[in-house]
Amino acid sequence: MRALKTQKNVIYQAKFMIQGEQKMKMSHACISAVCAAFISSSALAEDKVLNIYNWSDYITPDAVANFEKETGIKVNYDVYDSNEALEAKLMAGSSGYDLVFPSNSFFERQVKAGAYQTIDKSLLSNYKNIDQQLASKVAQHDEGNLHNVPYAWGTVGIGYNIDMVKERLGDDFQLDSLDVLLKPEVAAKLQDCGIAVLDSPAEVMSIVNNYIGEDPNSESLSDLKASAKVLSEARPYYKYFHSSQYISDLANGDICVALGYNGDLLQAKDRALEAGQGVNIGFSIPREGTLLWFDLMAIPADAPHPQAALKYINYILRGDVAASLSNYVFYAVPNTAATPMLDTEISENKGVYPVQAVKDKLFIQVAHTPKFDRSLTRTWSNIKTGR
Ligand code: N2P
Repeated sequence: MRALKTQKNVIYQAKFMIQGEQKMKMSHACISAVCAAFISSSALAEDKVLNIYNWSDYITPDAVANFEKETGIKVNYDVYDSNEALEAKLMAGSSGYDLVFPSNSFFERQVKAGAYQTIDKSLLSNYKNIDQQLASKVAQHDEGNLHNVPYAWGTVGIGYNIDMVKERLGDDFQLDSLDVLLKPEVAAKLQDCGIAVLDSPAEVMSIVNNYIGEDPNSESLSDLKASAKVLSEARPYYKYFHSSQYISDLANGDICVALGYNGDLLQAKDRALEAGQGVNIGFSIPREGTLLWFDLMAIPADAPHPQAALKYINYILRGDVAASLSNYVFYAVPNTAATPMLDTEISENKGVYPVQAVKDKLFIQVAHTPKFDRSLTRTWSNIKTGR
């Protein structure tokens, strides 16, 4: 895998050199007015399209349309719901994407593989809005933050249907513990109303490691085995593993517990309220501690329209745009200019901005080695298929 990545790195670099050479050759050859017109129209064409690949349920509905209106740039917007899906596209090369949104740990190894180009911050007039405390944390994954601009951050938590769960576990059961998903005798009582778990091997296994008292970032195979055993024993009572379907299922009352991304679970709560069908959703950050992640904006090394990507990044960095993003998706944004424009429903929501005592129990994931990743992928597929 490492060899493969090095090879990709070389391919990326080679592609750039070829592109650079072609541009140079073109500018030497293009001395006529026709050529001049060609260059300016192709530069213009570069600016008029932007191919974005972002997480699902992660943008304000009118944000892209407003950007298109303001800039005249046409945005093609695709979505994914796992870092693995994004990484597969990036590593295959020639994804055609100009802007992607990896999480910190995955991003770190992608940077090392040469997947991203450097971002010229002098072209981002709104970069000053970035919360420097958060940026310094992200710098642990990308020295000098050369290849990223933070987009949003959050945790993995538990969303639940208050009435369905109370009915099955009693009024006194504390829903702030991973016991609800990881103790087979508890999960069994919820099997009929439906438990969903993120289909995200690295993230979920780090949370289970932490739950059993091991290092969340452990690469020891015996820790992996111990965590896999915990999940496998509860697995028969799960309805499915998926990383986005739980939003609507929870909102509609089709499942009663989900281990998911905090903002997505809070969106489920909001959608349920709006639907007015009597579905009451609760959210908690597990008291055992959980994963804290940062999602970053990054420009693939071979992005066809990097200038348009920079314009979009600068747009997202605007205080008003970042605030409406946070207000809509229920994720925290690392933007100091947005803070005064946040709805109190968001700024005072402890599920979005956890209090210090909860923050102290959060952990950050580091990139796994390719060797461990292979064991993890195998183990995960065995857990999912119940083998
Ligand atoms: C959005 C999920 C984003 C959080 N649906 C994952 N890092």
